[in-house]
Amino acid sequence: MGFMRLDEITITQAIIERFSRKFLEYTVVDVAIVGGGPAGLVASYFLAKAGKKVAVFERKLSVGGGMWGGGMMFNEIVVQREGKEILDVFDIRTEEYKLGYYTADAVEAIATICSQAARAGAKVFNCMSVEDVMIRDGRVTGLVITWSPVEMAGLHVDPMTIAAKFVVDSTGHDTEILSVIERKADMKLNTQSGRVMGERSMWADKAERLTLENTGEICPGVYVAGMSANAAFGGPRMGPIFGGMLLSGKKVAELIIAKLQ
Ligand code: 48F
Repeated sequence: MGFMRLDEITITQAIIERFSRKFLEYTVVDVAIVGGGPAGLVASYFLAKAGKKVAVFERKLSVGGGMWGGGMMFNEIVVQREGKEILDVFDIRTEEYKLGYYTADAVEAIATICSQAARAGAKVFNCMSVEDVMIRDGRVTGLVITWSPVEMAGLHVDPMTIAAKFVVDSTGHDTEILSVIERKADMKLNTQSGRVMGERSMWADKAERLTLENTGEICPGVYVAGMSANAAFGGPRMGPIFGGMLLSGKKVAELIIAKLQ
């Protein structure tokens, strides 16, 4: 039997129709996660597993955020005992380094989390940037999105909007969603100052604990997870230990699942 004959127009039509179907279906979601780093991806997995309709919007072509490069591009990550429990959920291989410290291959870790989140039903929209939020009656009710290349080229093209019962800011160090809320809306954040407090210098031990503590609802309709949670509440950075990110993703999912019930 010969190789089947291919037609480029069918390929084009298949992509457009299938993407449009997916995108249309996800214009209204339970949870919209901004940022597909470790925190956002883990959150999307647990939300999808619980049967929630969840979309991840990621600016870059690939998800994984700051995890691909481990520490200083040495692509191994470190997790502590508690963080390893999340890697175990995904069946990601770890190796004990010293008592309580484990390493994992960064590429295996991201690829596996991403694959399992997608298989659980989370939809990732890569190459899309969230540039604004939609607010009704003092509550964030959706996201304003654009293609990342439009953003990068500075093209004067209007964005579009999706509706979400809950939004998660897992944008990492830059707290992009909180920053836009702070800039454009009369909304106080649940931080000491009512504003983004800003990230502090490296302190792994304190930061890992605080990441989990700081994970939660930060203003009506918006939850914060991962490094963004620490930056919002003025916590320190932790460097290339990733347990806090993974645990934060799970925690934010559990908090939102409880709210959705
Ligand atoms: O930075 P990132 O990996 O955040 P995280 O999940 O993990 C932090 C760690 O990687 C590391 C650390 C701990 O060890 O300090 O930094 O908290 O992933 C954030 C993702 O969000 C995307 C960005 O491209 C990255 O992949 N992102 C940021 N802003 C936007 C966005 C936006 N406005 N729209 C869409 N995606």
